[in-house]
Amino acid sequence: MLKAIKESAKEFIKKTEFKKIRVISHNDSDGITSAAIITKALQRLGRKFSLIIVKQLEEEFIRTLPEEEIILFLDLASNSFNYIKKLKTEVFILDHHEIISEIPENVTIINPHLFNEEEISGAGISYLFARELNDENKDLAYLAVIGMVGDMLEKNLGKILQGILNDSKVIVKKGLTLYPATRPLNKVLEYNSDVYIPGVTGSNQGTKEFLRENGIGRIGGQFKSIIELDKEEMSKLITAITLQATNKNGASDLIGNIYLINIFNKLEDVRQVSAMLNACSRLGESGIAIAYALQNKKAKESAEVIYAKYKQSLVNALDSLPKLKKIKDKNYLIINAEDKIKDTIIGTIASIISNSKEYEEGTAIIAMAYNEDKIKVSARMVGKNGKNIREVLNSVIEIIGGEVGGHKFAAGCLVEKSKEAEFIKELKKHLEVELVKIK
Ligand SMILES: [Mn+2]
Repeated sequence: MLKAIKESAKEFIKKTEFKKIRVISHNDSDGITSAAIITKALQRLGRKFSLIIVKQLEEEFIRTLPEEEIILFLDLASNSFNYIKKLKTEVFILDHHEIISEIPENVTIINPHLFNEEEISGAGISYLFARELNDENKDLAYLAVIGMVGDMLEKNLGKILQGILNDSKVIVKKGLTLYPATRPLNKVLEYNSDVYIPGVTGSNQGTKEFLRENGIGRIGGQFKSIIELDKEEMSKLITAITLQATNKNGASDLIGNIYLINIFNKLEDVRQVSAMLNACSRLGESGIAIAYALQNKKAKESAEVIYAKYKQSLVNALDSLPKLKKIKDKNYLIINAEDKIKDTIIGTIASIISNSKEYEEGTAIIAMAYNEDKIKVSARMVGKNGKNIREVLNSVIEIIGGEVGGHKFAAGCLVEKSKEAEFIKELKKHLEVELVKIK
């Protein structure tokens, strides 16, 4: 793959010499960091370009792309060949999503699936490409690490990802991956949504007692952060969480690599940085997210304000849950938020619900929210049971029409609002059938 990247980078340099470039990237943390890498690389290359961040690629959008520009897709487009092949312009794609049809003639694509490579995020591929454009771009490796953590590919590092990590100045430590690992533990435990400890999660007093009981030390009057813990404190804390958490796997899922970077002259947890980028982008401020990722000082303050706003909007959305339309069955829960929750955070809400202690393992959580004339649907499985929620959505969409993405435990789709009732009816039917069949 590295050889193919080298060749396509050469070709890209040649073909863009006298042409404007249109960069199109995805709106999650991996897409934002991909865009940040390519933005910097194109500036260094002295190319004229414009950048658009999108939630997903739709046919109408692709159809309106200008013929006179070179198109560069990042972290998306591998499953949109049917539309892309109709374009009369040269298209470059740096992506890692599954390829579902033949590669059109106007497309030059780098995708690890084509090379039987390890899983690499969009930002990882963008970085490898940028590094071929100019060796100076090696200083952008930290962005690829943020994208990798954002796409949760940080658990099994293959050779290529390890190489990217080595290029970056990111520090890796083993321990509890609750984040931010750089802030006092009481705050982290109180507000985290990855592990639920009765009497502790959500309780200011409970958290402090829990930490005191388990002998977690203080520095300067504040509880230590995860990275400040000594070995004994770390193992005591992990044992305590394992014993008291109600999640099936307790803390075992929460032990792994902690990634730390120096950004704006401060040591930050990469998971936290990635969460900030996601938040900005989801609230429609992808420009600020990219500037923040590139360590633009002006963007820092705005990004922090937006992040606080985002967390508040999640709290508000969770508070509004009891009032929303719901269909509950033994094996599933459908929440129709209509216009009461933003479509950009409905996926996060579905994830939080599926991680809460409230529903049994194997329950399908499906959350719906309006997005203009469409409905965004996010589906999550509680736990890691073998039911394939993407297939359920697929079979519904085959009847209703629309687009599906995602995988076994977390998937989503977009359907026409006019088909709301029909969608729910078919969904119920398929959830019942599918769940029975797989059992
Ligand atoms: Mn990605």
